[in-house]
Amino acid sequence: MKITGIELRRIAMPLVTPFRTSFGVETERDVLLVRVVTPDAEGWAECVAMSEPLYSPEYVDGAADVLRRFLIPALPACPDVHAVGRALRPFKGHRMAKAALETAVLDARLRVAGQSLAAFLGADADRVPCGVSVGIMGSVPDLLDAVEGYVAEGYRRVKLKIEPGWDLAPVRAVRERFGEDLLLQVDANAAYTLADASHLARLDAYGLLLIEQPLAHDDMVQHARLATRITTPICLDESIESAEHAAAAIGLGACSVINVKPGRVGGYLESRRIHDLARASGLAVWCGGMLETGIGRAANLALAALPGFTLPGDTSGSHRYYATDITPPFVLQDGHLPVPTGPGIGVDPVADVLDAVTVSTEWITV
Ligand code: NPG
Repeated sequence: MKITGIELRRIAMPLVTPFRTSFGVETERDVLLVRVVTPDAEGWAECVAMSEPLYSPEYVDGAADVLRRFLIPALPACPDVHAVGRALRPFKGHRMAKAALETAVLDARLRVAGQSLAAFLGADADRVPCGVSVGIMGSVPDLLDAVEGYVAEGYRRVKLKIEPGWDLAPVRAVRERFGEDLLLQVDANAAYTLADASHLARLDAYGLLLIEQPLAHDDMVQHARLATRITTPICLDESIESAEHAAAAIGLGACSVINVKPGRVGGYLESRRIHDLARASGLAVWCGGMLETGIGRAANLALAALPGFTLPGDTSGSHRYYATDITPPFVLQDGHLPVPTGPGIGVDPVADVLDAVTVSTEWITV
């Protein structure tokens, strides 16, 4: 499969409501799409880097730069699936950019082969249960209204974003209002330190599925210490950028659950390695989200259908974030989304919608 060229396309996607986390507020998603063109097929992928380096060191201008300057020129002319990772390995970091390039090549190859990404990865489910991530709100009544709407839509699990000053009260209120049966978890995005251990232990009373990334991303040892001070299972997100990190975290006892985000770990092949390792070690994994458009969402659904993904992921319906998605929208059915079955990621952008949100395109001949 000879690559003719690669398009880097920037699109601006307004969010239906602002999304606030402990590190910032998103109102519009600045997305970098990668399109790999070959004589026989095109492959699509979405780079999940955010506009600013607040979630991780990557940011979308930086991702575009490293792609055009280093990663695309390093690609072999006819890369097989594993050759992409090998060719990009000498370049440190930039996993979100690498993931986008590898996924676009993989999509093109799978389209030529007529195989779905889900089948390629070894998925065994045809639909996945969906969770929703609920941002930090201005007030508890506003939060309860938002959660009520998501529960009415059928979401199977609710994740509340927390930070110091917005933790016990919102969790207590949601638990009291929606009862013991609601699958509920929290995500701190690294907003606490080990000095907060006794405060975080007060969350143990609320039967949470897990607390995600309570401490700094490079603080695995302290996560292991925290795990001895709270009974809520610790899930790591930002700390896990590779299967090696996952092995270290498991060995240290720093987590008992892992949020797998393909962009954060450098792609779907690395995601599957983490899945396999966690499964062999008896840890649950679930598929995270980065406010993807339908392009990234489709691929995440394939991953979330692997057998070790035993907890609902942040695989929401398209309308959770976008009034009009760039692909046909993913719509919840009975709290689930269908796993795409078509070749590759199984979806294509809708040309006129894509054009309407496009801010720039850049063609790189390979
Ligand atoms: O549903 O796609 C989604 C978003 C889920 O909360 C979510 N993502 O830390 O996991 C996270 C968080 C995030 C959002 C991270 C924006 C980075 C940017």
